[in-house]
Amino acid sequence: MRSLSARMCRVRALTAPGTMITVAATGAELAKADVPQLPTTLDELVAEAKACEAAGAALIHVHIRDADARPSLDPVRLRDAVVALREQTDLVVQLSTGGSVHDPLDARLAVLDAAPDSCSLTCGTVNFGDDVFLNPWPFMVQLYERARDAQVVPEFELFDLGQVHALRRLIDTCGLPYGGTVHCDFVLGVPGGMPGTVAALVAGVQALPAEVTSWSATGIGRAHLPIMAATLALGGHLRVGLEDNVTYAKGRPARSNAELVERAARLAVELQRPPLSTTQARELLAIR
Ligand code: KMH
Ligand code: ZN
Repeated sequence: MRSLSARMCRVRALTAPGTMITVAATGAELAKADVPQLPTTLDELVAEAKACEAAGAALIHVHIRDADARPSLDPVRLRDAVVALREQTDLVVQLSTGGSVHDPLDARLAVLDAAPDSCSLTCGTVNFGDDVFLNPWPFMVQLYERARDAQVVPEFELFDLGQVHALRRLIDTCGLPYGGTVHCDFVLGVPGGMPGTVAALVAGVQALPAEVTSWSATGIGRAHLPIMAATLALGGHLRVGLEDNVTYAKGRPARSNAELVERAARLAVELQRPPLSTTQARELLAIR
């Protein structure tokens, strides 16, 4: 086990001068009927993406929906989304390979065929509310290798502290991803994963493999603001958006993803770590 001073050096070494803001705009769990401001059509997604870019986002984490606003991994819709976001924004386009808890593994692997800049790669199976978010080891390896072959930069999603160690195993087994950088994202507060506490975040950051070059974090629901504040203080990057949090303040729903990005950007500026441009984010992540 590394000493406390070595672990704190690691936290300092990973402190970024600017803040990459990711917007997770839609997700797979919320119903449009419950959250009408959720972008579920391609037009809504692109409009929201443009507003978020103007507000300071550099990367968009994308889940798509079908014509009935249900979660989908339809290959044509995925490709259309990548093309439209590329044409109409300069955001780094990251497709979710997590999909919904009901999506089969082969359809999740096929997401890479839509040729995004980046893809999510969750580092292990985790309980997800009443469901199970399945990420068996052979699937993780397959996704890792396919992403590297396709020159797609993975973002390692960490829902639990054990998944930090699984990332270590992945790097040991497969080597570095395409581009040579290693970016991961802590998702705290999913029922079944690590709690949405600052203590859990600090433990996760201290346990990151030495190969990690940048990290971000998001807190689900009421963990959103405390995790945002702690992440900025610890030198991490931010993920915000309706996928993770639909509330702006107690009793007040978020009006849009852009409103959540605007707040994150304001806080980042106040803490002297202003939002990274899309070009800076591409450099940070070694996007081709
Ligand atoms: N929808 C969750 C089951 C990801 O995008 O990679 C998984 C998820 C993670 O949202
Ligand atoms: Zn997602």
